[in-house]
Amino acid sequence: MVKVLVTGFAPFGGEAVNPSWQAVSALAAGRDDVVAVELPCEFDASLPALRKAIEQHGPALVVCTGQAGGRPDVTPERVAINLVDARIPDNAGTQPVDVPVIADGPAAYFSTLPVKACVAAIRDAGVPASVSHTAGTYVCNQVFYGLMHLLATDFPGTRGGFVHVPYSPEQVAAAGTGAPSLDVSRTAGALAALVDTALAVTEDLAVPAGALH
Ligand code: PCA
Repeated sequence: MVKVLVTGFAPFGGEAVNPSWQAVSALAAGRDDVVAVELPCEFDASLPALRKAIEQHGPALVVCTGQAGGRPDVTPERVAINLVDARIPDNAGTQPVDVPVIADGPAAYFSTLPVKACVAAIRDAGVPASVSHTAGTYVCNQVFYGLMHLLATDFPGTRGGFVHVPYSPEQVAAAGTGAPSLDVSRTAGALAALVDTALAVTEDLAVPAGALH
C-alpha cells in the first residue's frame, strides 16, 4: 500500500542527471509504501504533474525533492514563498520573472513536515543536514508552494514538504569544480530517515535551528 509519494526532478541547467530523482527512485525501489514520480523542470508542467500523482496515489505524506547545487548538506525546507523569479530558463525555455506561483494565494506556506526532527534523524543516520529557510525562487520553490497550496485547499488530511539535496560526486567530477557533493546512496538514506520521521512524528522538536542570515 502506498503511503508516501516522493518526487524528484528531471536534469536541468545543462546537467546530465538530477540527484534528487536518482535518490528518490533508489528509495522507492526498496520500499512498498513509497512511490517515486519524476517531475519536469518546467514551470507550466510541474504542478499539473504533481496534482496528477497525488490524485493517482492518494498518499498520506508527500515529500518533493530537488537539486540545490553548491549546498553541502541535505536541507529540509521550512518556507515556500508565492514568488517566481527565474535566473535561468526552465527546460521548456520559459523564464518567468516576478510573478506569483498562485495568483491571490497567501504570501507563504510553512512545511507541514517536522523539519527539525527530520534534520536530527538524518544526522543520526550519519549524513549532514540542516534546516533551510529559503527554497529559492525557481521551479523547486514553485513546486513546494504549489504542493502546500494544493494540500491546504484540496487535500487537507495530507502532510507534505520539500527537501533540497546536494550535487552527486559524479556531477562535480564531470564539471571539474570543487563544489560540495553527497553520494546518491547517502542522499537516499537521508530521505529514508526523513520519511520515517515524518510518518512517526507530528509535533516538531523545540530546539533552535534558525539562521542568523
Ligand atoms: N532544482 C531546481 C529546480 C529543479 C531542481 O532539481 C531548484 O532548486 O529550483
